[in-house]
Amino acid sequence: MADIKACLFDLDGVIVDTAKYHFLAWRRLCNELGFDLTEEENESLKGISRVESLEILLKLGGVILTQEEKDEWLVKKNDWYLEFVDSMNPDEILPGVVHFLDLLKGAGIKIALGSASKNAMLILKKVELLPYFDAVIDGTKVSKGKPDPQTFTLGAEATGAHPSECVVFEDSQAGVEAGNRGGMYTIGVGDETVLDRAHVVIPGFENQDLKLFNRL
Ligand code: B16
Ligand code: MG
Repeated sequence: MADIKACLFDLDGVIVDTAKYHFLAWRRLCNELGFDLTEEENESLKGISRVESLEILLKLGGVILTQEEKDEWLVKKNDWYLEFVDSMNPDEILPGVVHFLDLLKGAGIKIALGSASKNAMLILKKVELLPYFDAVIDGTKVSKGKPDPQTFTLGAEATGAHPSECVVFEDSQAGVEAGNRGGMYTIGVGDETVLDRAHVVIPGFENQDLKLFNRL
C-alpha cells in the first residue's frame, strides 16, 4: 500500500455538487447573450477558472466582447451563482464524504482543499466542513489554474507532505491532469470513461474506506 500522508480534495463535484449551480448561472449568461448552453458543453468547464470559462463560452457562441463588458458579465455570473450558494447547507455534502473525512482524521492523514473556485471558503463554511481542513488552496491563491499542478503542489506544501505521499481526489479531467503532473496519486470521482487518466476511479465516497489506498 502507498504511504499516504495527505489527501487533497477538489471541491465542486467531489465534496459538493455546485456544478449544477455553475451550469445554471453560465446558461443564463449564454441565454442573455443570445445562445444556449447544453449540459454536454458545460462538461468542458469543470475545474476551469471563471475567466477561462467565459472565454470558452464566448468562443462557443461566437460573441466578441470588450474587456470591460467581460468583467461586467463575470460579476453578473458570480452574483447569480452566489444566489444559489446562499441557501446551501450541510445537506448538500455529497454522500459518504463526511465519513471518509472522519476516517482520514482518525488515521492522522492531513486534509487539504485544492479548488479553482474563488468562492471555496464561503462554500466550506456554508456546509460546515471548514474545521476538517488543514489547508485551503483556492482560486484566490493560485496564479495558474488546472491542469497546471500549482493548486495541488501548494496544497502538498501546506500539509508538509511530499507529492508522492499525496492523493488528489478530482471529478474533472483538468484536475486529474494537474494531480498527475504534480507527481501525486489521482483518484477520479465520477465516470471512469471520462476520468481514464486517474490511477483509480470511484463513483463517489459512499461505502469507501481507507482500503481504497491499497488500489494505488
Ligand atoms: P468560481 P473546483 C471550479 O471548482 C469549478 O469546477 C468551475 O466550474 C468553476 O468555474 C471554478 O471552480 C471557478 O469557480 O467562479 O466560484 O471562482 O471543481 O476546482 O472545486
Ligand atoms: Mg471539480
